[in-house]
Amino acid sequence: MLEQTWRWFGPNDPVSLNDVRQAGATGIVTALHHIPNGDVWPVDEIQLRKTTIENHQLSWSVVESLPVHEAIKTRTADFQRYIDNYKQSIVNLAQAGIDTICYNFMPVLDWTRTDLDFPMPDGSTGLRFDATEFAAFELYILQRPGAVHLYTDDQKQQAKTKLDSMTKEQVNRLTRTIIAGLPGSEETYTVEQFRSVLDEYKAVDDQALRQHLYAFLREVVPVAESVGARLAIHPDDPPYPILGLPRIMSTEADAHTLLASIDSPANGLCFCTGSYGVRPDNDLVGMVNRLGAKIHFIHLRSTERTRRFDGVLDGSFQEANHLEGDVPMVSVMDGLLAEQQRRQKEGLVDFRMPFRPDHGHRMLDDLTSGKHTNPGYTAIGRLRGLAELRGLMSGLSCRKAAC
Ligand code: DNO
Ligand code: MN
Repeated sequence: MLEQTWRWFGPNDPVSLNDVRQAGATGIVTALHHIPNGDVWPVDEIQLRKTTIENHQLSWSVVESLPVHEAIKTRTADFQRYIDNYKQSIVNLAQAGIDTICYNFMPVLDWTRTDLDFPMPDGSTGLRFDATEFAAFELYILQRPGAVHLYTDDQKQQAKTKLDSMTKEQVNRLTRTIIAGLPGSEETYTVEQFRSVLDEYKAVDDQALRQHLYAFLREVVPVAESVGARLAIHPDDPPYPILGLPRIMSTEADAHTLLASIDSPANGLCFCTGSYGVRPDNDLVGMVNRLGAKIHFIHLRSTERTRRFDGVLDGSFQEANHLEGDVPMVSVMDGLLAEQQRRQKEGLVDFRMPFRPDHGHRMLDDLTSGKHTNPGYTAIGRLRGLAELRGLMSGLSCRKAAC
């Protein structure tokens, strides 16, 4: 069985460690969010967090994320100091026995959505990315120079109609949703700041960003390997370019290129089915088969691609229940369990294969309690997701073991 984990945002998370235990997870995925992005994570702070977790009979399974400072991505200003700090944080984490570290290399924004409470047919709400709303933001709210060339006249018209139908409050909400930072992202911006950070990528195209990532990895991966730690890169979310920014971790080919850039057991992947799964050309089951040995951490979540007014898939999607939507979760889980069996047979150290239910709907009491839970990181929606995934996993592993 894969290790069942749960993302916890630390002592201020309204979903407590006691709640996590009742959900049946045994591992915690967390980060020291109070440490400014780019600073070294001190040993005593790591130890304190670890003790808090262990006092609840849970273990700190994965760090998500050890954030990569923007200067490393643009390779400007103090980037070398931030890389040195990153190495030190890896060493400090390993010293405390925490060996799996998730990160991402998305410019400016961490993950992006346009709606955090989109009504689902069953009465719950979920996260959604609507390409037309996003275009309305980019073209008419942010007024990003150059954006007009990215859209067809039809799309521009659709976006304008959308914008005109929105109240001022809806426009503000959309803007906040996109630029104010979703849970886990380390940066929040005003519209003005946002325009100027986008400018910092003017000279950074896909090829440059890729080189910056591989240059970063050539420094940090050997350090991670020497202390027995493993790095896991989270894919782009959504997995295609937005805002004219470079995007380099969206497809299976991107994953292979990354792995080839430095051959080390410490250079690996976070397999996020919800992010990769938005692209119909990502064959998730094939990816598990071909990349399985390099998967250090797993996010299980499903997405449903939705069609534009004219039936075209335009990159819009919403987060579906874990066993529904476009992600073939049963076959993905089957592939992951086979990979775990292989690791166990070969006696590899990396056999835990931690997964977490990545997001869940807002439902039941989380809809009415007035308690502010982080969007996507509700208690009950994730509890449902974890329970469904655990059932699936138990059934499949029982079949494998012929019980
Ligand atoms: C998206 C999610 C995000 C993710 C952050 C990491 O698929 O997993 O919440 O955790 O991008 O910082
Ligand atoms: Mn994810």
